[in-house]
Parts: sequence; structure tokens; C-alpha cells
Amino acid sequence: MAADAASQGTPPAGSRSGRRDGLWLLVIWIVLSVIGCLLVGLVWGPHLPPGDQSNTAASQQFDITVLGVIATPVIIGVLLYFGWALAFWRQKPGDETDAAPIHGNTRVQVTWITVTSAIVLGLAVFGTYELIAPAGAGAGQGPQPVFNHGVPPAASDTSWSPNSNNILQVQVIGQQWAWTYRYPQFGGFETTQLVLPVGQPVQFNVTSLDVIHSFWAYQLGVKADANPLVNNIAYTTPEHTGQFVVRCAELCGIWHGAMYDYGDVVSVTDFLNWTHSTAIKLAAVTKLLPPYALTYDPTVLANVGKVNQALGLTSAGGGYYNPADPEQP
Ligand SMILES: [Cu+2]
Repeated sequence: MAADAASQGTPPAGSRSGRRDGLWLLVIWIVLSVIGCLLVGLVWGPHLPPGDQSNTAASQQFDITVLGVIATPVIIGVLLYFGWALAFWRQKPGDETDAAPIHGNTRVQVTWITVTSAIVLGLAVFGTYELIAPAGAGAGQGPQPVFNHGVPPAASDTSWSPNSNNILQVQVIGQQWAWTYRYPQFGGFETTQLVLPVGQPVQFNVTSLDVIHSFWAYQLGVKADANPLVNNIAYTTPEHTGQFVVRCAELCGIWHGAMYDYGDVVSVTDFLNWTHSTAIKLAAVTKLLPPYALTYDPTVLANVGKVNQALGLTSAGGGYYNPADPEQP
């Protein structure tokens, strides 16, 4: 039997040529895995999405890098074994005999179960920790989120200054098919521009005026559902200035695909200049808006929207439908 198997080119387990193949495979696998892990971790890692524009984004990038590093030896192992089998263990032309039957191999089975269990359970522990400790998912954290910056947001904030205890609040309002942003600590003006100061914790209060949307600030690593009559909270701290993309990540109607814009992370000085000039510029419109609230009643807002439209305003005080929008109801 052993002689038959050897003549077919498939070395039986435990034979001398089988040992040598196994040793070669092990050595090559270790070398390739070390190189692969270093490349994935150090070269590819810093370029993995969503980047590192905010602390939440950097946390997600770290998670994806860790997953990539763990997956690398597994993928290399599979491809190497597959390639090795194709190259060296293939049947010779004209040989149609069967290979030696294999009945169980305790060492392989125990190794397989141990290694796969360790990987899966390790990832479960890592994933759970990353989800809870730094709120790594960056997702909406609910109306009463576990606050993760060590600075509790004060409910009665009416102003904001950098590095103070009153976290910057930005209300994100989804509506078919645009995002608007309210800044309650700067008189509650509402604008289609999302501007954030660098290095300062931000609290997004995400809601909707009509259907379910999803606020996705891609480079900030923030994604939170925007539901009518729900205040969904997400935190982040932008760490680099620059532009980021905001998309709606929940199919919300015919112009869902067009429901995106860009936000800007700017210096604290630029941010304060922008808020003060915008508050003055929009003062007349802000007076017409409903008072700042964590959610808005869509039935009331439709009327407010009509008033605004009649006044020639396109503010999102409610029913934010651009008069030029062909889909306007
Ligand atoms: Cu949407």
C-alpha cells in the first residue's frame, strides 16, 4: 500500500518524503506569514479605510488592520498548501490509480480544532472589547449612550468654547433628500454646511424629519441611523483638518443616491469665526425655525416648511424640499 502511494507521488503521512514536504511547507509558511503580516500591518494598515481623520476612524482602521494581520497567515497557509499540492502532489500523466485512503489523523484534528477555536474566540474577545471600550463601531449610541470621552455633556449647554466641559453639539437632520445641521450652542441656526473644529469632541444628535436615513460621515468613521422622532447620538473627535464625505447610508427614496455632501474639519479659530458669521447671516431664518429640540414633529414641520418656502427660504425648518426639486410633493 505504501509502495503504491509513493509511486503515485502523494507521500503518505509519516513517510520520509511526507515529513520533508511538511517541514518545507512549515518553513515557507512561517517566512511568508512574517513578511505578509509586516506588510499588512505596517505598509497597508495606515492606508486602510476609513483613514484616521478622527479618533473613531482611527479606531476602526486599527481594528481592520488587526483582522487583516490575523487573516494573513491563514490565507497564505491555504494558498501555499493548494499551490504545493498542485505543483508536487499531482498525479502523473497516465496514472489512474487511487491514492492511499486516509482514516483520521488525531494530531491534525486536534491541531485544527485548537487553532480555529483560538482564532475565533480571540476575535470574539477582541471584537467585544473594541465595540464597548472605545465605542469602536462609531455607530449611533442611542439616546443614552455610554459616554466615552470622560466629559459628560451638559443638557443645558447654550454656548461652546474649545477644551471646555461642554462638548460641541451638532444636530444632524435627515430629510428627503438632504442633510442639514443645527448648532444649538450658537443660537440654534440651521445650515446645509457641516463644519467641525479639529481636536474637539463632538456629539452628533441625529434625527430625521420624514423617513429613516443613516448619517454616514465616512472619513470620521461615524454612522448613525436618522429616525423620525428619535434622537440618536454618536461621538467623535476630529484629529486632522480637511474635507470628509457625508452620505445617506439607508435607502430613503428616489433621490437617496444624491443625498450626500461634504463636511469640513477646520481649526478652532476658523470654526468660531464660521459659527459667528453664519449665526448672523442666518439670524432672520433662525427666527422662523421651530425651537431647538432633540426631535421634531414631522406633521408640524411640513407647515413650517411651507411658510419658509413661501418666504423664499430653503432652510430645513421642516419639509425641506428645494422648490427646484422635480420630486417635490
Ligand atoms: Cu436618506
